[in-house]
Order: sequence, then C-alpha cells, then structure tokens
Amino acid sequence: MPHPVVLPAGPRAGTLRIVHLGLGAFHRAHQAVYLERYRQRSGDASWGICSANLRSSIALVDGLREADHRYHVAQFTDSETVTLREVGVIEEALFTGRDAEGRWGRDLEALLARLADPETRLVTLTVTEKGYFLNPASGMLLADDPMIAADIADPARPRTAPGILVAALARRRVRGIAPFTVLSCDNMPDNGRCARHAVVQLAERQDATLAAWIEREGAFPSSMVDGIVPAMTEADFTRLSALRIDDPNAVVAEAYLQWVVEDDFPLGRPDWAADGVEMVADVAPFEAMKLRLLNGSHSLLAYLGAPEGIETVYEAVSRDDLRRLLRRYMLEEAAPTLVMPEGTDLKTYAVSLLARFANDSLRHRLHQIAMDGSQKLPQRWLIGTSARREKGWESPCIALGLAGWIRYTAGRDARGNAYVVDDPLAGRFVDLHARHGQVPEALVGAFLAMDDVVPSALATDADFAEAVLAAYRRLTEQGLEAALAYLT
Ligand code: CS2
Repeated sequence: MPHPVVLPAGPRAGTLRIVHLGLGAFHRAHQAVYLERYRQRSGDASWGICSANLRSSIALVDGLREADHRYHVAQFTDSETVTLREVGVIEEALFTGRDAEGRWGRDLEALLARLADPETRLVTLTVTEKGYFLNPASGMLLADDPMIAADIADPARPRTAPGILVAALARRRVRGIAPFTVLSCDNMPDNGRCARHAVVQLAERQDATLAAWIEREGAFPSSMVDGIVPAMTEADFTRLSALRIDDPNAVVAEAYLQWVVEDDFPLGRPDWAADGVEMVADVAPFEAMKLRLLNGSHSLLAYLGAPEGIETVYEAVSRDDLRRLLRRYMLEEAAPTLVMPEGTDLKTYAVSLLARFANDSLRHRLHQIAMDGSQKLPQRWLIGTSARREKGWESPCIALGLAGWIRYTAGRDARGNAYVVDDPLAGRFVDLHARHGQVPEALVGAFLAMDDVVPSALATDADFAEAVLAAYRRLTEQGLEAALAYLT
C-alpha cells in the first residue's frame, strides 16, 4: 500500500468546554474524531476536551501527556484503504482510577475542579453499561455495589462516574453555576435517561435538595454511537509502523462512523451537524435499530463463535452458516420488532452491517465482544424477543444465542481450553455451572431465572425455555455446525 498522508490536527486554543469520562479507544476514535472534524472545518477551538480515565489505563493517560495529547487514528475501509489522521482535540488527560500501588484518584481533584468550572458546558460519557451501576432489568441504582457504597460513604472522593458527576454538580450548585449537560455515548436504549437515573438516585442518597435540583435543571440527552474500534493488538502497531505511524497511543478503527444525538443542550454545543453528527428530536428508533441489529449480531457471533475457537468477527462472518444466521436473525427475527428511523431501509442497513463485519483489516476479537453479557443482552436480544413472544412468535436465533451464552459462561471452549469470563456477574455464573452443570434443564432454567438479566415475561415462558434447552442440547451434544444446520 502507498503511504497515505496524515491529516494533521487542527488549531488549539485551550478552552476546554467538554469533559469526557471514559478515556479509552472508542472515545479517541469516535467523539474526538467528530470534534476534530468540527474544529478543522469551523476553525472554532473553543470546544476542547478534558478526558478522564476512571479505571485502569494510567499508561494511556501518561502516554498522551508525553505526546502533548496528540495521537493518531487509522480508519480502515478495507486492508487497501485507510485514512490516517492526527487528533489534537483532547487537550488534557486525567486519571482517577486505581494505580499499581492500589491508590485511587490521582487526578480526582483536577477533574472535579474542571467539572465545576463555569467554562465546562458538556460532559460526555463512555463508561460502558456497567459503569452506570443500574440494575439492567429494573433501572434501580445498585446501592449495595461496593463501588457505589464507597461513593455514598465518602461523596467527596468518588470513584464511579455517577459519583464524580454528583460531586461536581454539588460544587456547581453551591457556586450558583448551572449544571453541565450530560451526554451519554454508551450502548443502551434511552442512555440519557439511564445517566439521569444513576446521577439523581445517587444524589438522593446524599442530599434530597441536590437531587431535586439536578432533576429539575439538568439536561441528559440520549445519543446513539456507532463505530467499530477493536482493542489494539501488537499486529496493529506493526501495521501502523509500516505506514510510518509510530505512536503508542494510536487507534485502529473502521472508517464508518455514526452519531445520532438528541438536541437538548441548554449550555450550548459545538455546531457539528455539518461534520456528520445527526441532531434529532428522538434517538430511540436509531438506538433500537443499532442495538438489536449490529450489537445483537455481534453478540450472536461472540457466544456461538468464541467457544468454537473462532477468534474474530471477520473470521466468523467468513463462514456461510454464521452469515446465514445473521441474515435470518436481522431480516426475520429482529426486523418485525423494529420501527426503523425515517429514511433508513432495514435490508440495506443489514447488508451494510454484514459488509462492515467482513472488513478484513480489523481484528475484532469475539472474546472482547463477549465481555459483560449480563449487561448487554437485555437491550440487544431480550427486549425484542419479549415483544415477539407476546405475539406468540418463536425466536429460534435468540434461543440458540442464549444457549451459546450459557455455554460461553462455563469458561471452557469446545476443546476444553479455559478462558476468562469477564462479567460483573461472573461469580454467579461459576456458581450456577457448579450446581447445575451436569443437568441441562436445571442449568438453562437457572440462567433464565436471573431476573436482573432476563425480563420476567421471558423467564416464565415455558415454550421459550424449551427452545433454549433444545438449542443448548444440540449445541453441546452435536456442535455448532449441527445446531446452525437445524436452524437454517
Ligand atoms: C460491540 C460494540 O463490544 C461490543 O459489545 O458490540 O463495541 C460495537 O463494536 C460497537 O457498538 C459498534 O458501534
């Protein structure tokens, strides 16, 4: 491939009106790229980002500081076509997680001061589903979670995203500064409402008048984000080196990006519609479409493919039977549960997803997607499946998917190799497999009875349970190929 030119970062002015919580690969390759485009086009540098990592990536934060907060994004359409850009909109990087010595909150005070600054207008979030600390089924705050309990006990030294937002909003209220707008960019339906719930419920534990003020004055628009950004591998760094990008903070992503945002920003926002951000009155149809079709398909591939030793999305969709499964799932099973956004044709969208999954320049690992299934499955599979069951319709693809998930959570692949099941409920999975692993009926029943994951209408649906059990038996006794052949 000839060496493509690197698009240089735009001008910097140093006004940081945006604070981001969740500095990771996705943020660097998605929201930051949109803002970079905005800055380059408009010349307006007043919307810089202070981005904070709340968990474990101290090396990333320090790496960005060393690099004057500039890094590269390589956007691949396929292995032949890449756009390389330098991004400079993140002008401050902070770390508030736990360091190697177990100490929390190195830059916490700097982050809280930044959030309480009247210049800060907007807070964007990519803290993943579990970072909201809400019960996925009921939407109630997980007040007994040790991290949330720690924030309730010591509100001035918060560790969680909701805790940090509450502490900062309390400072603003005392100083007579209006709340910043909170824009969730996580893969959940009504993600703005989730952010509001988490923050208001946590504030209620501390100060009812603060909670009422946030509820009344705060804006929490929802947004749908899309862009495939796999975790970086050594091979990615080597590939970038060959393109003359030697940057430890670089990110490889697909070229495709979408961001649909509910337009509710009392303190203003970048005028970024010309840069591809779609401003709408209601994000819900976009979010349901993307979660059920894209993320729902991803999870099917992950739970069915990873235990078979299939490593990546690309490898998975190179198989005819898995590609057929996705087509059937999207076009027959998910389609009737969706009201598509105006102007978007479901079949065209589904076909474009299959093409994106077949991008041979990304190594998107199935185990990465399989992470946190307990938090992801309700919105990806189960809400749509409940709607189908209400109409008496079968859902064979999702029944097989659930069978795959249950099998995946055992932590052992078809060849007997162990892998880590990364999920907040992993301890419960171990327990269920230890107790019921030898009796498929009991095991499937126990998983479907997890009422913080599976909606009650599905949990009590005997026909559906039977379909999951039959799929589980087929999968574990006859293997994936046979289970898929039975379906299609
Ligand atoms: C994936 C998403 O890891 C996962 O669960 O399904 O990260 C997916 O790649 C993005 O949502 C695409 O926009």
